Amino acid sequence: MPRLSPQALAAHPPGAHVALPRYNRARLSPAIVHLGLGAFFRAHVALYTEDVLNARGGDWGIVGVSLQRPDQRDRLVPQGGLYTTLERGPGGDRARIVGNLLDVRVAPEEPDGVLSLLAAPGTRIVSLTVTEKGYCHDPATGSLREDHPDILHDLGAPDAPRTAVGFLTAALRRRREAGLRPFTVLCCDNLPRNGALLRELVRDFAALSDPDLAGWIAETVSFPSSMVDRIVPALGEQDLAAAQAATGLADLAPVMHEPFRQWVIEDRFAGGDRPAWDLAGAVFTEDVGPFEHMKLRLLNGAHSALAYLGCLAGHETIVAAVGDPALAAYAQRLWTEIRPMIPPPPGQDLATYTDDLLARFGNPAIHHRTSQIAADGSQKLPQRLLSTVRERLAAKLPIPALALAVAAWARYVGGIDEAGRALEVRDPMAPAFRAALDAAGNDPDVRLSALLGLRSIFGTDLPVHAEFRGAVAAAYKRLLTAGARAAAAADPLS
Ligand code: CS2
Repeated sequence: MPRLSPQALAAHPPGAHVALPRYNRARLSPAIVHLGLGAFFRAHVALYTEDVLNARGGDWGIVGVSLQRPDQRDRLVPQGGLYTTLERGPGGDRARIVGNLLDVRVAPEEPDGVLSLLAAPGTRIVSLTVTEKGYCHDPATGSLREDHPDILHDLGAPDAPRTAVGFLTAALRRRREAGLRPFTVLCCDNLPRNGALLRELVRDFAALSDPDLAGWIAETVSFPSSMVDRIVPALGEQDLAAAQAATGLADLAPVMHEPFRQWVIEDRFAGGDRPAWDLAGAVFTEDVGPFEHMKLRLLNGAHSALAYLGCLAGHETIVAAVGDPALAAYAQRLWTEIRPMIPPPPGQDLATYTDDLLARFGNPAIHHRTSQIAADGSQKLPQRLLSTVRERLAAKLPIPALALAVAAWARYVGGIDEAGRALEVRDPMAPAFRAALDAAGNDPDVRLSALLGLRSIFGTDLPVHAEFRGAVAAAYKRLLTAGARAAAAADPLS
């Protein structure tokens, strides 16, 4: 089977069932540079951009930058940047070949080349999906971790940075020195106030070496916040074959995604210069906050809770977890605790939203691994679960379902599931978990206490909050004695 490339596509066009770029690729220029080129970006922002190009042309080409590994570049560059997306719904797959990715660069191989690209006059938007841990901040407070090894590295080597914050700062410095307009920085990670947060991180990082630059960044660079949503699991073994079967072309870098997508963006782009993403269904708003609360707490909160309980109970995917009546009933109780704490965003009904979530989680064509979602819990718990915990505690409301999610996380980071199998705990704080658990010994109460004392996750308030500790300890005990399914099935308040 021929390998996907512009030449192969021309010589072996797939049938009409595969959507192809309808615009002239030669007219694209590198207007958007994306840091953290992963599957999510290629199935979300890049597809909104593709829809706009198909609808009205334009020059909004994308250059992807991998901040860590070369694998995406190695797969995509030989394909001329082309890749296949498979939209997987309960009714079947819809394939498409996407054309707006112009190039992929690997930052560790050529940091200066990436800085030149970011500082080029034609770069108008720099977007990011570098995952929560990529921001090098303290998850509980949101402040820059000045002791983070990569931040220390970037302070010492500002022209060969490693972090997103280091690249943005160095590139903005170069643009300022060259008298160029700054680019707009568009954060697309699942973090609260993501644009505002990144603005503070970049400003604070710049201030460590150049307070003048920090002031200029705070005054002139726009960092709109945005809420992004689409379920895009990591590729499974069958997926390459499914993509090839759909197009007749061998693609080493396809992406699979659900039909649903949502994007809500603050409309603050330098000079108003952005693709007309609204043509593709993106919503521009003054305040992304209510949408972000809805999505981070209801979708991602439930995702994390189901991932930990699912991993303990031996469910490998979210679809298997919500197919388990005990866990599905638990998800409903969790949402019942979260919904009253969220003001509904304009035009959204939260009960309908959670009904739709259950259907999305239950999409049989999407195999989203619980272990993938369980990773990096230290970076996810604060905004997904603990913000709601704090608000309910302040309102003197009970938190049994939220507490079970936190207890399941604590049980999970112990590294052994209920069948005695090892769980691989992938988290930047894994060494801290190990140290805390080793020091705690075997007493379950002491082990839990050690984990709940981690301030980067739980802040300074929750570790000493009696109701919080009591609720999590009760849930943890049920997990240990009855197991995840039974603990999820039972409503301790009824
Ligand atoms: C998931 C998200 O991996 C995770 O932690 O919760 O990637 C989730 O699938 C997306 O945010 C959905 O938009």
